[in-house]
Amino acid sequence: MISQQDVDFYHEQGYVVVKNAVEPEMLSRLRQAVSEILAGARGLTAHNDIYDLEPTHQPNDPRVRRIKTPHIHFSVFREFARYAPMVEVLKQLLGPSGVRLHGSKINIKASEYGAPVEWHQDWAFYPHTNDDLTAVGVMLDDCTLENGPLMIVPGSHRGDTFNHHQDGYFCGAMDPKADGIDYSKAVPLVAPAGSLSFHHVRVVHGSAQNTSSRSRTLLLYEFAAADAWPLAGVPNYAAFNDRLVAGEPTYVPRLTPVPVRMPMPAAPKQGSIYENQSVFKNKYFAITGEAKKAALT
Ligand SMILES: O=C(O)CCC(=O)C(=O)O
Repeated sequence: MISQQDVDFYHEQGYVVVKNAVEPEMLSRLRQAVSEILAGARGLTAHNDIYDLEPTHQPNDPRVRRIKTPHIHFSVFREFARYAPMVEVLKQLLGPSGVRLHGSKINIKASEYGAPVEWHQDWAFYPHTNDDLTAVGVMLDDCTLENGPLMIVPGSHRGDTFNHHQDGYFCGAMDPKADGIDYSKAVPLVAPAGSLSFHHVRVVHGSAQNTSSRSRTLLLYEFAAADAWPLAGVPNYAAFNDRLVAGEPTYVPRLTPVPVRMPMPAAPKQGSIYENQSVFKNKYFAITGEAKKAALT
């Protein structure tokens, strides 16, 4: 549970951080699972359903930037989606209808080269009938100023839904020169490993390349209020309800007047936000060092 003051802060600013919320034993199970999964990337020559690879990846020098939908592929991440201390906070933030898991991912920013994520709103990727959705960042490493922490533009979830298109196609990134947002006001979410961050689905956020000598592994879960229905549709109603972590199924979506742009036509590059954003021309975040050389070749 968090205080009413924290709940109010979340609604006002669009994020809240709960420090040291994960018990040490659970944290080490999650970290161990990530290490084992990363070992499985050796020998890969291309992205697949589980691994999204850095441009500098080599089969004999594996470099993974994302583990995709870990709750589908690995039991400990399925189990953690129901972790009671996290679910209690979600119930406070998302309202009385209940809480449904929408998706998950693990973004790995390895030391020195871990890739940036351009500014965006998660809402641009998966609009729903109402915007009571949040993403939880489970910090599996310490998040520091140097290792590419998540950065949030406070209060931006109360503004517009910004353009995430380029050349007529969705690209999953906001043009930093276009929307009048003062990115110098972005707040880095720095906290020790085992902390949880919650950011509103409409808040503008991004993160820089990791230029430090320490990795930044962030497990992310996306959660929706049980009565928020994806505008892209529900292909499997039973699976939709199986993902409830609190509350009861409902076939009565709650509709609120939210600004929406659909992520259509689909991004030319599919598979992950990194791939979607790879074609984006007006990048905000610098790529340096070895990663820059790979980007230029
Ligand atoms: O890993 C990060 O720093 C950013 C994550 C994010 O915003 C995303 O994957 O949608």
